[in-house]
This record gives sequence, C-alpha cells and structure tokens, in this order.
Amino acid sequence: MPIQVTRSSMPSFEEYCEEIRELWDSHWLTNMGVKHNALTSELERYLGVKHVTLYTNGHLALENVLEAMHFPCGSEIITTPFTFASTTHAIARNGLIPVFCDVNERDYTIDTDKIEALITEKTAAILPVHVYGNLCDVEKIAQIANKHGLKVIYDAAHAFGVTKKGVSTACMGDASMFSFHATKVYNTIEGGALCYSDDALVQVLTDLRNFGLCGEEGRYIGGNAKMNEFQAAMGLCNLRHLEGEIEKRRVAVERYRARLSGVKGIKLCDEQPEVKSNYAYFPAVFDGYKYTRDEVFERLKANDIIARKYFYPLTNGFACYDSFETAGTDKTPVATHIAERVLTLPLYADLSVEDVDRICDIILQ
Ligand code: T4K
Repeated sequence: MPIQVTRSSMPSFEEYCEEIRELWDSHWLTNMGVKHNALTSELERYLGVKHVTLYTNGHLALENVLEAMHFPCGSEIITTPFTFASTTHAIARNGLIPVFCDVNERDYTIDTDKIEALITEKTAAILPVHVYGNLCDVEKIAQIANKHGLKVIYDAAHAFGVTKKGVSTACMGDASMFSFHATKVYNTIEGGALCYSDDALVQVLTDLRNFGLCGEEGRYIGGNAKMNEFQAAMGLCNLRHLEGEIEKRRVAVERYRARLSGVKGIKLCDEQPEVKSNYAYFPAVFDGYKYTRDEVFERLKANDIIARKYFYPLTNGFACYDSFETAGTDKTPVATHIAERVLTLPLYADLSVEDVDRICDIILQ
C-alpha cells in the first residue's frame, strides 16, 4: 500500500455501528435530526464558542457566511492565494472580489504588514486562512479590522483543535469556518461548521443552509447545505478520540523535526508561541536544497510515498481568475516562492515512526 499524504481517522467499525443503530428505528436520516443536534451541542462545548452551525461541507459553510454578511455586490475581500481553491471560489461565487495579499515567510499566513495598503472604499472584509493549522496573527488582524470597520472571517479549515492561550480558533474574528472533510484532523466524512458569537447570524445561517426557507416563508434564495445523520454520527465518534489522534500526530511530527531540522536547504515551520497545534500538515520547503521540490516529490513517488504540493498552484494564478484585475501571482512574490518549493509530507495519526524514518531517509539520501 502506498503511503498517502494523509489517511482518515476512523472510529472502530463497532463504535460507528452502535452510534447509527437508532437511525434504523427512527428512519430519520437528515434535516437536523438527533445526531446533528447532539453534535452541534458537543462542538459548542468542546470549542467554547457560542454558536455552531453544521454544514455538509466546509466550502458551503464559507459561501453561506459570506452571503449572510450581506456585503454589496462587487465588495472587495482581502485574502491570500496560498490556500485551497475553496477559499477564493467562495468569495467569487458570492459576486465579491478577492484581493490577494501576500503571505509571510514564517508560517505562510497573511502578511499583516501588507493588508492596509490593499484597503479601498470597497473593502468589506478580511478572509485570512490558518493555513496548515498555523495560526494567523489574529491580534494584528483584529486591530486593522477595527480601525477600518471591516469584518473578519477566518478560513479555519485546517485549524480544528488549535488553541492560543487556551482559546479555540473557533472564537476568533466574526466567524470561523472549519472543514470536517475526510482528509482533516477531525472528520465527519464530509462536513464543516461555522462558529461565531453574533446571535443575529443564527437564523439567517440556519435558513440559508436549508433553501432559504423559514417555515413556509421563502426568505432567501438559499441552497441545500445540511449535514446528514451519518456524517454527524461519525463526528460524534471521532470527537471522542480527537485528543488521542492529535497526540499520535505530534509524535510523528517530532520525528520529522528531529530528522529534518537544521538540514541545509530544508525549511520547516517553527512551533508558534502559546499555540497548541493540531499537527494538521507537515510542510517542508526545499529552497537551495541539493534536490528541487519536484525531484524530491518524484523520488518519494518512485518509492510509493505520495507527498502533495499543497498549495501549488496559487489560486491567483488560476485561469478562471484571468479576467480579475486583482489576479496574478506576481503580486504575491512570497506566496509564489513558497508554492514553487513546498511539499506537504505524509502525516496522519497511524503513521509510524519507522515510516517517517523511511520518508526522511529517501529525502536525505
Ligand atoms: N479551505 C481550505 C483552506 C481547505 O483546505 C479546504 C479543503 C476547504 C476550504 C474546503 O473544505 P471542504 O469543503 O473540503 O470541507 C483535499 C480535500 O478534498 C479538501 O477538503 C482539502 N481542503 C484539500 C486541501 O485537500 P484533494 O483533492 O487534494 O484530496 P484527495 O482526494 O486527493 O485526498 C488526499 C489524500 O487523503 C488521499 O491521497 C488519501 C487521503 N484520503 C482521501 C479521502 C478522500 C483518505 O484517507 N480518505 C478519504 O476519504 O482535496
């Protein structure tokens, strides 16, 4: 079996079957059933956040929260291109304009020194990404947003389980979106959540995710983005094992660090002060190493080890944004430099130290 970049965490077959048993009695499979409601409460408690709204995936959650904020069409949203397609598409699919800010060289999150120069009278919000689970400079972003009267919506797709000084990423900004996709530290097969404290958002998000209907009233032109009972049941099971899974990831990451830190031409992200990591991804940047990123990628692949070039290419270089004046990778030189050199190495809870050693041996040989 090849070693893939990640592997879904799953409960035992028996535990999942036990969790879904009652669905065979109730025949209630979706539309805010008991599992959905139980998971909502469990997550509110685990994350220490006032409101959680569950979604069938993280992308639709992001689309919905941008819609719920009622920004005028053509408003500008400051974001980064060093991310998965979803972040940028969620902005553009709402009729908003993504304005691409560069990332910093430290952790590849938004470079807060470059945000203010991008603010215009059309700017409505900042949408930073806690990429790889690395926490953005949330204090500085809050300062800038307050000064200019902007909303802050975090793409926290990678950051479930991350805390700073004990506070969850769920509590940062006006809203945070988590992805619970199979490839994430915590999964509900597919799934996602919005976390926020503004009571006024509860009803609008609840309606938007269910065709825009509030009872019989058609309030919004909404889609269908509800999480079903099988997804929620997986979420309830996986939440019981989350801390153990993160701890196993930590062991693998420590091994990678022990083997690759200090190697000339390989750059790793440092641990962030006061941040409890979820060890979501392990990016290594090959910059001046004896082999290029693509050579390392091919060598690993020849050995049945499938690393990934997350996040190459940058979204501001996607053909679908050619007609946007704001597009163009030349405007984000640091992100361009990193995207051309980064590899995310395999990382998941059951990845053994022996496998990490084998991967490192191939890279270092
Ligand atoms: N914002 C950010 C920053 C994101 O990274 C994402 C998603 C989103 C928003 C949107 O959230 P969602 O709507 O997806 O909830 C994957 C995921 O599909 C995507 O969720 C994720 N980011 C992105 C970074 O990666 P692919 O096309 O690279 O995944 P795939 O199918 O190649 O899988 C990668 C590896 O994971 C496989 O080689 C093996 C393993 N795997 C995969 C699946 C599907 C499993 O172990 N089990 C599985 O079921 O996009």
